[in-house]
This record gives sequence, C-alpha cells and structure tokens, in this order.
Amino acid sequence: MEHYFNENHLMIRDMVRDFAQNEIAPVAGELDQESKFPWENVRKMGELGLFGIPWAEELGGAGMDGISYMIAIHELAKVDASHAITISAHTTLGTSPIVAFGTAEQKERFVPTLAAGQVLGGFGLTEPGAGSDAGGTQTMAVRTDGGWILNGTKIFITHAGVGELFVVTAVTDREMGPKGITSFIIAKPTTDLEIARELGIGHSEDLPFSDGVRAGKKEDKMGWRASDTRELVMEDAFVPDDQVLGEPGRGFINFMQTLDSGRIGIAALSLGIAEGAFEQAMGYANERRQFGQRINEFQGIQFMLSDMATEIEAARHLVYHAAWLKEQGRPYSKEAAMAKLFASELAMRATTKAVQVHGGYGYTKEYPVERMMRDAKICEIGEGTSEIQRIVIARHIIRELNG
Ligand code: COS
Repeated sequence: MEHYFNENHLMIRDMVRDFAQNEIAPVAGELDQESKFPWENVRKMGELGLFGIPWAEELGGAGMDGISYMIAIHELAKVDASHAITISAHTTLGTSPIVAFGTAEQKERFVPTLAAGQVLGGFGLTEPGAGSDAGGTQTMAVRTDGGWILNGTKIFITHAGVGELFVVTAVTDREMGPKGITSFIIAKPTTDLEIARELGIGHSEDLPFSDGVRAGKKEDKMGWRASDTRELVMEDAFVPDDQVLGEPGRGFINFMQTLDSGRIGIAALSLGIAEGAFEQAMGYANERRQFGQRINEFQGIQFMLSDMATEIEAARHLVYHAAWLKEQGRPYSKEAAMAKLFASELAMRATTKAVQVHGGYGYTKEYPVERMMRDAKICEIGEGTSEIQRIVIARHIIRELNG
C-alpha cells in the first residue's frame, strides 16, 4: 500500500486517525441514536483544515492533494461514517463544482468560506422523479431580468438544513434534454442559526441569501444518522446571472464529472466502514472466550476474518488506484465506478460478518458494529447505486472493446 503514500499522506493519516479516536469515537453512538448533527466536531474539523484539504492555499484550502483527501475520509469512516460524509459531501459535492467550473470571481467569492468550514456546502441533484435517471430533472429555471427564477424540490440533500451554499441543477431548455440542464449556486441561511452563530461556524453574515430557498422535511434515516439530510425547496427563487455555474446547458455533464470524483470518495468512505468493522471484529474475537478458548481460535471465525482482511486489501488498491489516476490527470471514471461498487458492497459484507462475530452483542448498541452495518447500506445507493456503477463500467468496457 505504501507506494501510494508519501510523508505528507502519512502525516494527515495520523492526524485524522487521532482526531477520530479522541473526538469522534466517544460521541458517535449518542449522535447516531439522537440523530444529531455534530456541530462541535464540525468546528474542530474546520480548525484542522479538513473542509478544504484538496484546494489551493490561495483559495483558502490546505493545498494538499486528492490522495490526502481520500485518506481523511477513509480514516474518519473507520470510526464514524456520518462525520466522513459531512466532509465528503461538503468538499466533493458542494465545493468541487465551484473549483472546477466556476469563474475566477465565483471561486474567490465562495471557496475560501467553504474551505474554512465557515459555511457548509452541498449539492442539489436528486428529485422525486430524478434519482438514477439524473437527466430527468424537473426543477425549472426561467429567464428573468438579471438572472433566473428557480422552482422545484430536491430530495435527500446532505446539509440541506445545516448548510448555506448549494450547487443545484435546473432545466433551462426543456427541448434539449440533458443538454438543457444548467448548474446554479444558491445560498440559504442555516436551519440551526442559533447554534451556528454561537459556535461561529455554519453561517456567514456576508452571504447574499436567495429568497425562496429553504430546507424541507428532515429524513429519519436508517444510517448516517448524524449527517443532515433534507429536502431543498426552491419557490420562485431568484438567482442572479453571476451565480450561474459553468456554461448554460453543461449542467448534466458537469455533475456527471462531479459524481465520477464523488464515487472515489464514497469508495474511500465504504473502505473505512469495512476496515472499522474489521478492527472491531478482530478485537472482539481476540477477547471473547467460548468453549474454553478465544473465539479467534475457531476456524469458523478465522475464515470470516480472513475473508474480510483479503477483501479490504483488494478494496484499498481499487480506491487508491482510482485516486492516483485522478491525481495524475488520467481518465478514472471506470476505475471510480469499480472502486465504489466493490468497496460499498464490501462494506455491507464486512459489517454483516462483524456483527456475526460479535454474536448477540453485535445486535445491540453496546458495540458500534450494528451502527456500522446500518451506515454501510447507503453506500450501495448514494452517489449512484450499485446498478448504476455496473452500467457505467459496462459502457466503458464495451467501448474499450469496440474502440
Ligand atoms: N463525464 C463526462 N460526460 C459524461 C459522463 C461523465 N462521467 N457521463 C455521461 N456524460 C455525457 C455523455 O457523454 C453524453 O454526452 P454526449 O451526448 O455529448 O456524448 C451526456 O453526458 C449524456 O450522457 P448519457 O447519454 O450517458 O446519459 P444517461 O441519461 O444515459 O445517464 C447514467 C447515464 C445512468 C450513467 C447517469 O444518469 C448516472 O450516472 N445516473 C446516476 C445519478 C446518480 O449517481 N445519482 C445520485 C446522486 S447522489 S449526489
């Protein structure tokens, strides 16, 4: 594994690992049970620079590379997937489209606040009728004097309550199909305004909020319960011309590219869950005694641990290989889909085995493996289901065959 990492990578790995052990592990279970957003740890993660790892220092980022960013997600997810998705959704979905497709003025205006974790960002793509069929977007943007009027509802939006800046997609030309979709940057006040003001994060007095944008219903989820997921509603929301992101009509292609990179992030997050569950299972199997011996002396348990270790090793290579390709500026869409598909399905298999190793205790909230198993499931769904990953991979391999 070490050939993917340099000194800086190992430094960020150790720093995030310590933070996760000391600050997240003691509160993860309670946050999950109460479905509570980790505002205190968000502030601390902001202080550590975790909200802008891959962005240039001129934009307020930490000036590190994409591999460092994947390492941070991986390490956070070993302890708690909700903290990991908070960093991932904010960075890849909320900030990277502005970094990649924004004008110099938009980058200067929005990225430093996001990179500092001063405000949280997100991405509004999914709608009630546009899930896997992302081109089926119904949210409409109609031209008006000096900008656009947006109407529509986005669903399952990470940070729709606690975030303030969102990149959303809307149809600007119905006739053009996916080529008639455009991206916009919108801003709304955070729902937890008092907490945000008190902590000095999650809110900016300077942001010009778009009237008519609000958070909707909060989801009561199976997992990722300490991550904020709600509807994002736009009712006659005015977005000025200088908040159109990228070329009009390029919204679909731009979010496909954003998702390519997001998929490596979900793969790293899934790998973290699998590895976290594996570590728990190893620890438990080394302590627990039945029939007069430690249970890791039984072959039935050893086989489960061996399968987990082997698949985790394979997933590590897929994840960091995809991240390395991206870092080298090489094509990585197929490898990102493969990493996401394999690692997310592994997260489900590994957490299920970890619960099994723990026996009855694994089914209780006394041990974190039941939370990890619930947290793993969404990895096979979010940022493209396993079925969508297989479609993306199939399109690539068939295209490669036919030239
Ligand atoms: N990078 C760049 N361009 C891409 C692309 C990518 N990864 N994927 C597609 N495009 C381009 C295509 O090349 C095509 O442009 P041309 O007509 O100029 O060739 C255009 O986008 C339309 O693509 P396509 O015809 O493949 O679109 P489909 O409607 O068939 O959709 C899938 C393709 C299913 C792969 C896509 O809708 C998808 O990924 N869906 C899942 C969405 C998702 O992950 N949602 C979860 C969001 S959670 S934040």
